[in-house]
Amino acid sequence: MGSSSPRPRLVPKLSALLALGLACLFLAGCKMSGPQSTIVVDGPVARSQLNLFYVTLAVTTFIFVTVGGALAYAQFRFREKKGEAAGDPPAQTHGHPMVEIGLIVVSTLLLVIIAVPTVKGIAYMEDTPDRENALVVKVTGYQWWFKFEYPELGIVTANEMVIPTNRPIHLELRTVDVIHSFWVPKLAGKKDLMPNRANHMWLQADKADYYWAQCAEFCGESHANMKFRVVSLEPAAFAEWEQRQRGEARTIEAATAAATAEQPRFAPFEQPRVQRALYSPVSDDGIAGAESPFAYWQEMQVTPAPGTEDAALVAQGRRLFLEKTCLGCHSIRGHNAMGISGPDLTHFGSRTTIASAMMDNTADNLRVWLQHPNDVKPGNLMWRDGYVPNKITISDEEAAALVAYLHSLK
Ligand code: HEC
Ligand SMILES: [Cu+2]
Repeated sequence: MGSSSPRPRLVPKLSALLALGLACLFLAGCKMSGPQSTIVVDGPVARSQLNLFYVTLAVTTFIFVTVGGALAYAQFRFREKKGEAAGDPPAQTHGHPMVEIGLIVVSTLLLVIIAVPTVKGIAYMEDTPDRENALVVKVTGYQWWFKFEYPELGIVTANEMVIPTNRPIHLELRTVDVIHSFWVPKLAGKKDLMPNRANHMWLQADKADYYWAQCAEFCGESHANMKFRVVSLEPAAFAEWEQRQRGEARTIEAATAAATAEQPRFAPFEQPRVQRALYSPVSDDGIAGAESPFAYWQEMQVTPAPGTEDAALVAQGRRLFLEKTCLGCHSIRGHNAMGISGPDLTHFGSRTTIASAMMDNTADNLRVWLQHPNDVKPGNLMWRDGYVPNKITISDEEAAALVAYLHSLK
């Protein structure tokens, strides 16, 4: 009985904790409209899923408030009062039929309230409406990027799926390796890309915009770096894009194709490390100085004015692309490159990102990617199956030529 330690001052501590908790809740709710928001949505599929979320949220909030409220009330009402000795437990209600029937009926009712819109929502998501008029896009997942084919239009592209607005897009989902998951949060929920079977889903965009998207199923070392973009365009703008993409790769008439100094075929193999900070990752507030990501995408579609490019450098880049064995993995239609294990690069210069949306498609970033792919994207197969076994190194001069060439491919 000797030491009489002072009672800890619980009340101020509790209120500080409460304030912190409230602040956390408040801040967590602040960013509802990020580029991968599922709350601020732009298409009917995402909207139907959001509505289902609200129904579920309402039911679970109701349960939380009633159960939590009853618990809080009981604890307060029946607590031990000051100076009162612990008495006998209150009368028990085991076997109270009204309470038990009531709980069963209310629980069943709550489940039905969630189940009906869930089943309706699944049916809605599975069935592409207006199937004859829908645009078909075949999506194929690769470690760690996406291929997009438009079988009706004869277009192949990668990492940036362009779609018309207000028209259902019917997606066929496949993978060449492991399970991936296709997710454009503002347009539609996830669907897995399964080995040896085709899944399907549909989505639709209400307006012309630029959307962030993501592989949502762990698929190996660079899973977190397997992102992509969806660009939606008004039908007329989509028709123009379609026209450009159908064509073969752009060729610049080289005034002086002679400026192709002999390069050693394979330099001794040595990969210098670079700091990750060397490249600028994509940011959600405007890319590469453009006022918005969508404006940046539009800038990338513009064919450079005649004479603004260094034709000799571009020609050198084109030669290097063949010499460095890049053609073994990449297609550039019309330029003798027909590889299929890497992204199609026929119109690479019109894309806003590099390496499945890891970086903005700027000259500096592209140079870093070509010289040090593994530092940008650990484990990527361009490095593992190409650079390492073939001992590919890219000097600064070679990188400049390849960048000029790849960026000329509008
Ligand atoms: C072994 C096959 C292979 C070789 C060889 C290869 N690449 Fe790649 N390349 C890939 C793969 C796979 C990717 C996708 C990497 C990723 O994002 O995970 C890629 C990505 C790229 C990209 C980015 C495409 C995009 O849309 O994001 C460019 C540009 C590129 N490669 C250029 C080249 C050049 C130039 C060479 C020759 C120096 C080359 N590649 C050699 C397989 C290869
Ligand atoms: Cu993946």
